[in-house]
Amino acid sequence: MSRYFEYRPGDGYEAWLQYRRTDQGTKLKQYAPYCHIAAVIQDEVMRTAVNELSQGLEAITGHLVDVAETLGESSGILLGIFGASQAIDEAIHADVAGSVRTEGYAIQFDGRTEQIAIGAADSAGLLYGVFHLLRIMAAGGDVKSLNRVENPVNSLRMINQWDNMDGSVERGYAGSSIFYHDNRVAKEYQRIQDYARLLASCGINAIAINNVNVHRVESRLLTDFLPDVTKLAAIFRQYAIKLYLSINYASPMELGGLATADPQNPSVREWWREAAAKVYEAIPDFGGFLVKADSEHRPGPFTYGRDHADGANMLAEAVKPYGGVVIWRCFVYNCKQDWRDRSTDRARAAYDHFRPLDGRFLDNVILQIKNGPIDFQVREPVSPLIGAMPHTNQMIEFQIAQEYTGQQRHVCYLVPQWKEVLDFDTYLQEEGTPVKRIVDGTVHGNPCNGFAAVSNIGSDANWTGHLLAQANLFGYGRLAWNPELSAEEIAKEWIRLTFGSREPLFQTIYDILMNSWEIYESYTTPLGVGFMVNPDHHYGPNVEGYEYSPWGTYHYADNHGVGVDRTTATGTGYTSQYADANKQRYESLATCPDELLLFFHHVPYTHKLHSGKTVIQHIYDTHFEGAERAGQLLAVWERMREQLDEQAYRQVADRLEEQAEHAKEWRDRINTYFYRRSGIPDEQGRTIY
Ligand code: GCV
Repeated sequence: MSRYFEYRPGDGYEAWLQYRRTDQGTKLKQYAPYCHIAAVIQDEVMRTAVNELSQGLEAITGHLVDVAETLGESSGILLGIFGASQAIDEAIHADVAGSVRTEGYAIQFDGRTEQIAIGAADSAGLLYGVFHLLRIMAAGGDVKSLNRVENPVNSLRMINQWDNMDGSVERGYAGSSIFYHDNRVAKEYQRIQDYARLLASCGINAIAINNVNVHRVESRLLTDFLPDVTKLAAIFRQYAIKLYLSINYASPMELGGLATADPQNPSVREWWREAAAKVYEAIPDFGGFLVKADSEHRPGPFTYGRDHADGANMLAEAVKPYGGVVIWRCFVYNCKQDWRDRSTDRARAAYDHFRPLDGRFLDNVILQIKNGPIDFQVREPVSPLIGAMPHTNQMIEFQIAQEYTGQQRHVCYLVPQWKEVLDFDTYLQEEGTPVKRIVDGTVHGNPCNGFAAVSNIGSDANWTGHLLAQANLFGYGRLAWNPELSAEEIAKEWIRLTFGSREPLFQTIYDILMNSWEIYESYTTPLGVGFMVNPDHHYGPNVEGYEYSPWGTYHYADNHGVGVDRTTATGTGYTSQYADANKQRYESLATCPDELLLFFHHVPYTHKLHSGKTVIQHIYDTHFEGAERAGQLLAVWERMREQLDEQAYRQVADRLEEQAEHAKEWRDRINTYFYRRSGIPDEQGRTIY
């Protein structure tokens, strides 16, 4: 593989595609028979698949790999599209082939011929099949037992870049943008291609390449910069990834000089139709538009007395003739909420805005809903809007970037959090209606669905700033492909591919990852109450610092108690947005889960949790323990030094050192605040400042 940076061992640039040759002898022997590839290349994605396979095999085995149109009697790997390749039709039974869907693949080993066959319905499927095989080989796995069909569970598996054209990345924690600098599209095509292969290798098939907060200059990606965007689309296309643009709702005014952006205005509609026509002329497989409207001061249809359906449908009509979609974000709330007024509640906002519009959106509009009702906190309940609009396409939005979970300076493996969200039973069609079945489209049978997530990469050599944060990018892709994979399996797969399988390193990294979310949560914001971070940059403790609580504290901590009463009986009524079983569970103190208690209830500090501890003692204990456990992460990592490349060791050690120190600051700030508020000392007599 050619590489953007000069190769430096341990820098993390190859991420999970290192194809390590650590057990050279064994792997060579095991995989050498497969260094022959047969494929009749039909398009560029298939070419990518063949190139990836041959480069990967060469790296793993150290052998030269030959590529031909047939294998004959030789052992090797056969790639082909069903119906177009006679060899693959002979190798893979028609029944098996018939179960392979769009982007899926069948992969099987034939002991008689010593051939591995990868068959797919399209070339994207072949690419995913190739990456599947390489994952097995790179981890030293057994190829002789291969016999399976894989289909992606979600049709849209998308990444959202929050990159700005000045080179900054909103909520970016890994350097600057790889896409832009100096208000231009960067010409660093090799780096972008390397990113495309990372994404494709874990199953991503769509990318929006600019921030959802679209400023004037980024609006011009649609127009003046379209030739550059076309080049980027070509790079991603090789990896079967469709390109999307975030658009500014006021573009007809900003770019077109119109006096309005009213979605009912014929000139505005015409402007968008023309803009779409030009984009599709340049990029025929362009995915569509991603839109943040009427949210955090972004323009939108509200200005003209129109609603979100009016706004989204106008854009949807413009891209419809080309098969495009409009992804409309539901992150809409009143930034100026007065927290003294307990009848308003930001958590309610998305549901209140969108639920009444069910059935009004065109079938090429997809609503993109954040996993929780607030904003990617370390702990919040699942958004009640997910599944609540049966006649509307929906997709879920996660944040791989760790805005509120340590900003890639603290380790926080997020896959366990995402799994909890996906497995959450909404009860929307009785028991057994989990989020994952809503977003994959099976519950409501809507045509467009899937996953989106805010990327965590930047120009840092290791992509993600914290080397261990790569696990989140990888894990997101794997989960979008198949939400049934467990957080444990994904962690193990990532560690094997990135660091190898040697013990005790393997187990040490596994333990760090699997404990990391719990550790981070324990020394930061307690019991689901949220935020408590510094305004603007959102890093570090500031109990009353959240920028959108200008009047009062959003967590209502006073001398008597803490937490937000979101019950229907006495609070904001947010609980009523859930199906009855969940509403009841959250409504009652007796059944509300401890970890979300302060999200749903305002309670005295002496309130007893199900754990048997009082709220105040829980806060003290978790913060002391959390800070101590953060310190231990560094200690265990230090013991791994001998097993690691020095650069990889140092990168992680530096971050863990910062985390350990910073966790103490969190502990002290939170404990002090609540000690002062409650006047109740720690029952273990520990010092609280
Ligand atoms: C892109 C949060 C972040 C913003 C982000 C916004 C969003 O408020 O802090 O930086 O803006 O979410 O998701 O639109």
